[in-house]
Amino acid sequence: MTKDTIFSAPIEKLGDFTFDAAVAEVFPDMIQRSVPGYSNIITAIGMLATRFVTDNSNVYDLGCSRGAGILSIRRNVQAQNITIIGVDNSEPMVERCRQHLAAYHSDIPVTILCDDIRQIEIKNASMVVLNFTLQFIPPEDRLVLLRKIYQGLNPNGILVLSEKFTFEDETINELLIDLHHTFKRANGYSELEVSQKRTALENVMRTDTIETHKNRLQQVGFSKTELWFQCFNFGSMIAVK
Ligand code: GEK
Repeated sequence: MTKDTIFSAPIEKLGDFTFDAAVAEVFPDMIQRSVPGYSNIITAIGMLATRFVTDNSNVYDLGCSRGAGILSIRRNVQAQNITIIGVDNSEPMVERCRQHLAAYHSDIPVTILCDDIRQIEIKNASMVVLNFTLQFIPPEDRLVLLRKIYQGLNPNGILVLSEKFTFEDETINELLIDLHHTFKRANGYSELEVSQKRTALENVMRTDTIETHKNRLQQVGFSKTELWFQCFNFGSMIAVK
């Protein structure tokens, strides 16, 4: 696994963070060391796939990056005649995702699309995964995207929504941000790397509160939503149609 050193040296003109080839190259290391609970969530996505994916349906991983979620689904799904569709609009991610998936044998068909998740069609879905992707979608587009997902899900279908959160209470918010930074430093990131990454993400990653997510999910029609995992300011929710 290539080590993420993208923000290790001082960068004079720090631009907005993008999912370019350099990021795609180090991505597994980056996400593992940056997102508390990431591997637990990937494991749980597989467990949820075992329970929720039904025969003759589609499974979508939106913002699939290098395919960690897809692999977990593919390893655990028991249903027959399913198709997994992974979507990411970063060409370097999609390229590595296809290579990564091809390295493991499976009879389950997987289609990887290089596209914007706001543009694709979602249909006959028993499971849709948004694992740390919605936070990169402009806030004004989030409701429309979730409505499309809801409409494309079959009854009893599940959405897994993992996100970085903000918190209304300033003290709690600061504490959880600080604990996240402690987590990153414990994983070998320097003070400079933490602060440069924070600046680069400022304009690209707009986070919501858990309440905002729950309200939005209810607004599009999900009657059952719950936060099933949280570590500091990161977490994962499920919504059942
Ligand atoms: C994982 N789910 O390993 N359309 C398609 N893809 C997009 C869009 C968009 N509009 N915007 C961002 N992306 C993965 C991790 S990473 C999370 C997801 C992170 C893609 C982007 O290219 C990137 O690959 C992914 O969403 C977000 O479980 O880096 O914190």
